[in-house]
Amino acid sequence: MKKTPASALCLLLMILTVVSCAKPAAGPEETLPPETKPEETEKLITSDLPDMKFDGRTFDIAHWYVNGWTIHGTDLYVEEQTGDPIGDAVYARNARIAEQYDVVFEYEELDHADFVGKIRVAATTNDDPFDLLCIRMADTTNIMMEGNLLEYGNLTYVDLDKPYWDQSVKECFSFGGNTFMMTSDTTINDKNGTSGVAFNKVLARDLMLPDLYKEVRDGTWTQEELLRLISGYDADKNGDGELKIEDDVLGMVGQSDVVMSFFMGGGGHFTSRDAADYPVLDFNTEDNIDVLYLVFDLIDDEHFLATSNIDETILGGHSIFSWIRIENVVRMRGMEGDDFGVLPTPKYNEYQEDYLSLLSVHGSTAQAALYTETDPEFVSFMMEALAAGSHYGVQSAYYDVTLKTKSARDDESQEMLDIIFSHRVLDIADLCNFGTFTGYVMGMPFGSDDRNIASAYAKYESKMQADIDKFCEKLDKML
Ligand SMILES: [Ca+2]
Repeated sequence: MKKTPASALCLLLMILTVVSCAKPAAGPEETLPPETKPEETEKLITSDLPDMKFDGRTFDIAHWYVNGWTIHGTDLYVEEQTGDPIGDAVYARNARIAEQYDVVFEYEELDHADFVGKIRVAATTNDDPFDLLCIRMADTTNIMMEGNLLEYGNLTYVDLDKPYWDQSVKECFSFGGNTFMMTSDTTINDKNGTSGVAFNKVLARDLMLPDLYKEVRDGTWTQEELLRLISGYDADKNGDGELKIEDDVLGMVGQSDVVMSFFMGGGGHFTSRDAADYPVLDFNTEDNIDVLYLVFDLIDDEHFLATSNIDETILGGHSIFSWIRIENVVRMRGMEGDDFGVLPTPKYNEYQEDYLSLLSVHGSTAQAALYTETDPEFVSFMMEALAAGSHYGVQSAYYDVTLKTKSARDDESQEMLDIIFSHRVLDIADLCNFGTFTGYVMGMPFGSDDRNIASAYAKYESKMQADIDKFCEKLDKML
């Protein structure tokens, strides 16, 4: 595939017509919060970027949004310091980079539904309106499959082996050995979009549950153990013979996302990769079906109740455990209620090597550059500078907010967050919604009596296979 670089005139026209709310970063003369550095014993993690100056050049960031959602934004750009710890850390990061390399940040938010189209236009008209694309993860493969993203090998200053690039999702985002999108410490919405489990510390103490953190460390925090813990007591607190969140104490609450989180967390998968790193359908195995049935058992247990009202249920002492995304933790830290702790998604059994945490493709950002990018060196330099420059300041601020309790810092939950973020997973079947099967499976235990996985799969198999074939064919043409 050959594409001509964008002309300067087109670039100017695109800036005038498309960039509606470009905002320059403020000058570095303001007082910035001190940059957090690791303990002296740790080796300082820095980039290998040379010292360069870009003479006031603008770095244009395009970032997705979904109308009415509040989970995006703030990690790439904030206009001013407001006292919000994460926002101020982002502000400080950008100001430092702007000063060190003599660049100006420009930032524009695009409706995620327009993002694909605008990138298509930019690519086909050879315009170069954006430097860094921050795309909603669920939209990335459409853009990628149209051939409009630049392979990371062309982003020469990006060093994907550095720890500030997310090592755990590298394989998930590799197609035919090529990488077109990645996540790094630059962003926090993908951290917020990672699944885990919250537990009410007051209830855990009252019910004399074992030391859950120790179970995690010992590798005995499994889905069977969770099932055992939630079913060993009388949940009907007011004794009226019914289980209701408002007047009883449930074992566990969550939404349909529990299915995907616990299935993938238990080592389940819909696809695997062939020798050429192309996706192949790989759902119909005994292990996968065992994991999924165990998840269904959990949801069917009388101590489990489906609710979207997770924060209030946990904080109000109406459930011992809850499925969460880390965004719930961030929100709950600012709310009144019982003390709570954070745990990774339990393993399927003790033989599973790592705790695996599902990364939501719906609320997370993937970073990419346009295929027609005229200056990949500059873009990659800035991507690397941002990622490296976020490893301490922005990520520390995020941990601080996530771990701050009313009385103390929840240091054990810090250890748990490290475990959660160190092995994140997602499946291309979820990312691309192959044959709409993942959505069907997630809904199965909610509002239906259908638990027959084999017959559900039989209905969806050919459609999934057809979608995967189409995906691989396109991939083949593109690479
Ligand atoms: Ca009751």
